[in-house]
Amino acid sequence: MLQILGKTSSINVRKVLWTCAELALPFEQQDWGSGFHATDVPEFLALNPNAMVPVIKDGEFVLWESNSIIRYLAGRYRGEWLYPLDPCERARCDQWIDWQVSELNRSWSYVFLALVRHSPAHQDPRQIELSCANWARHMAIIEGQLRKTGAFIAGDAFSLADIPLALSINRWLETPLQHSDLPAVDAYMTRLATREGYRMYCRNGTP
Ligand SMILES: N[C@@H](CCC(=O)N[C@@H](CS)C(=O)NCC(=O)O)C(=O)O
Repeated sequence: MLQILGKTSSINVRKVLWTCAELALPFEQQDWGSGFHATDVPEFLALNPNAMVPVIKDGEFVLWESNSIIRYLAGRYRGEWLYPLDPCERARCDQWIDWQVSELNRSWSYVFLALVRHSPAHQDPRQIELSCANWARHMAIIEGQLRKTGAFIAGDAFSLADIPLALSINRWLETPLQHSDLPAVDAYMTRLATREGYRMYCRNGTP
């Protein structure tokens, strides 16, 4: 059976858990990561030298990096409906998945560590303000895209890209900052609420 190494509180682990829910894929989960089993031990570093979760073991196959993992699972377990084979449709999903892990993640990093994790090293008011403004600018890009599609992030149909994007939006909603009014984002989250994976692993009160 598929093994998922990583704590459920991690946004990156939740991408994998939600993808498994969409694919109706059974798995076993072990709670690795800060607060649980420490990842800086030889046993874990042999699987992922970055000492980060998630990691999966699918038989002999070991993989880290959450977005690579969700792409692998969709490819391996009949997830064409989730991650289309058509090159243009696939590239449109990839665009949003890659944007999430690079541009969007970078924008929130400082303010999230400051306001949610209460990191003493991230309490510079000017940096918090800059990070808030940057995060809001990225949220406005999501709002614009959802206004265009009127449905999901990469188009008319739910896709793999909605998993990291919705988890990011949930993080924004769960972070105690001033939220701009984003009606298309609100409608999107309501649209996603029919999905069990979303209810279990995304909009469940965890930032
Ligand atoms: N780019 C990596 C980032 C993974 C990451 O940042 N994981 C965090 C949890 S969200 C982690 O492992 N932190 C160390 C720890 O919890 O011990 C991915 O997408 O998988």
